[in-house]
Amino acid sequence: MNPNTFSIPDELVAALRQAQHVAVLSGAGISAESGVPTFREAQTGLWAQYDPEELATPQAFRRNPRLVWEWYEWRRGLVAKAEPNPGHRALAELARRVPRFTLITQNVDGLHQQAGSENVIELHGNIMRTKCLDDGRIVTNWPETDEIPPRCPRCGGLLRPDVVWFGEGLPYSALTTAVAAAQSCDIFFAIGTSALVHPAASIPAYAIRNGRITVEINPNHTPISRQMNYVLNGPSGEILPALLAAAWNPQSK
Ligand code: BJW
Repeated sequence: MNPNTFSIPDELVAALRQAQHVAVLSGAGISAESGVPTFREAQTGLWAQYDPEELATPQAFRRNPRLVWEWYEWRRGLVAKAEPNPGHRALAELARRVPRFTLITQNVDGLHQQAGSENVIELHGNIMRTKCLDDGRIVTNWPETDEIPPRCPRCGGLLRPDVVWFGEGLPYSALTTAVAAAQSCDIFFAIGTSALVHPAASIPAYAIRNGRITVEINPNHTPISRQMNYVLNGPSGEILPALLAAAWNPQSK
């Protein structure tokens, strides 16, 4: 972890005030200050012995559906208790300040929406939704059962979380909308993502290649840090409110 040494550059503040279209790609780090562990953070308690990359796969679910379902049940419990933090709220506010705003998230926790963000593009699904493993259709209710995981009331297939696991394709329209926004926005932010998981990790490259102003907010360096125009090292729950205050309430800077 680097020391958090962020200062908000004046040119970035000026560019933000003038921007017609701002696009944001968020990752697990933006929810860290809400108490939701990041994906690659060590899992705690019972789950500390498991590698999350080994659990978030269709193969793991087919091998041991109970284990994977219970891991998601534990994480759903954490998400249900979590509240949006000042970083989520600052992005909802930013959407009201700029003419066009595109929020693309890799997160499955729904905290952007809880903070008031609209039209959030969810690249990796949502942990609170459930679908049938066999036909992929969303299932909202199922009869009470001791079976883990429960079964689809329509076809008897196993139920699974409606998230994108390793080796599965992302929703096509979410990905194409995200790429188009990165290519055409005035300012592109990558916030709280390790930029390790593709194709989401390739989205900043579309902004970079098209000469957009690019900004990373993260306490740590990532594989994209060196290519971004601005790197603000620190927690997004502090940097985003400071950035908004600098742009629209300069006396509080
Ligand atoms: C803070 C902070 C604070 C901390 N403030 N910041 C190209 C190259 C190499 C590999 C591949 C490739 N293309 C595809 C692959 C394979 C694979 C992949 O990328 N593997 C990598 C591990 C190498 N990708 C896939 O399999 C994807 N599918 C695919 O490509 O399919 C092809 C296909 C096409 C057509 C048909 C069929 C198939 C699917 C990827 C799905 C990812 N899903 C997950 C799980 C979701 C469900 C769940 O949550 O369980 O999504 S994996 C996990 O990683 C999750 C996250 O959304 C995603 C990204 O993680 P994120 O958000 O970056 O979190 P962390 O934890 O990594 O980082 C947190 C960051 O926050 C850190 O940087 C901290 O420093 C920072 N931070 N506190 C700000 N306060």
